[in-house]
Amino acid sequence: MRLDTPQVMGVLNVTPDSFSDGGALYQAGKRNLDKTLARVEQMLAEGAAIIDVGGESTRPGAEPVPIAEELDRVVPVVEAINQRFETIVSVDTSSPEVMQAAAAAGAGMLNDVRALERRGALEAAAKTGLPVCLMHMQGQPKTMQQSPDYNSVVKEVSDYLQSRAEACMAAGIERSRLLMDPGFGFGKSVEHNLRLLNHLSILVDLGYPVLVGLSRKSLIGKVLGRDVDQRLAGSLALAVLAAERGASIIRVHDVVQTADAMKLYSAVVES
Ligand code: YH5
Repeated sequence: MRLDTPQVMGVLNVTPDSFSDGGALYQAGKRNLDKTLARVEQMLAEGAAIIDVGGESTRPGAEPVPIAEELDRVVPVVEAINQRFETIVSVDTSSPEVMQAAAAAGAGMLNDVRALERRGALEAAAKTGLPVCLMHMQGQPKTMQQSPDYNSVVKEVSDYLQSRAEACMAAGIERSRLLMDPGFGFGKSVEHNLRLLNHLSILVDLGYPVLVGLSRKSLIGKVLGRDVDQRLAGSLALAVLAAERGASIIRVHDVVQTADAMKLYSAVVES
């Protein structure tokens, strides 16, 4: 995939408790698989280059999901997307079992909000040979927004991601397969998130493609005073800022709007 212009990654939640669709999209079964695939087809037509399939809710306060349940939700969806569409399927998981099963089912990328810190995850990811996005999180989803604390958020996130990249390379994952993500909203106050976005180029300068997930997140809600269903304009503004500061992949719920914003961004930059 070319990363010389920012690419759009479309979010596909396969969690029953997903905040953004109220779980409407997922309960295992054929009817829901059909609905899920219709949504994938739509996102691809709208300009998504990658589909990010997530079976574990990592929103603030979320409870952990048993591995068997995550496998059940994710693997059939990865397989079905891979059979029907020409796209890159990314799997949003921290579980080594899910990484391996998803790779066998045709996943093209791993996206781990825990940066392969779970026991066995480094080895499992290395075995798949797939690209891996390493994300920074302070704490755990259940409690991470209670008291985010940093001396220097940009330096701490950057140092953490560099040390995880080194751990990956020591485990046999090639440097060219790594991507990095500061983890907006994962154990960060509004100020921390704003500073990370403003100084995103420090992360970009480490030399790995940078992925950002800002879509509909609470920092937008807090700055603008908007509920989650009223955050599109805010999400687009932040997507353009992230692109301008060097982000390569933008993870979003609203694909067609973000793809339009990225086309205009690229048209201006290339003029
Ligand atoms: C991310 O940033 N985020 S899941 C709360 C929201 C809105 C959205 C209250 N997986 C990321 O999308 N993977 C998630 O409003 C991710 N980077 C990467 N690499 C959380 C999410 C969300 C949470």
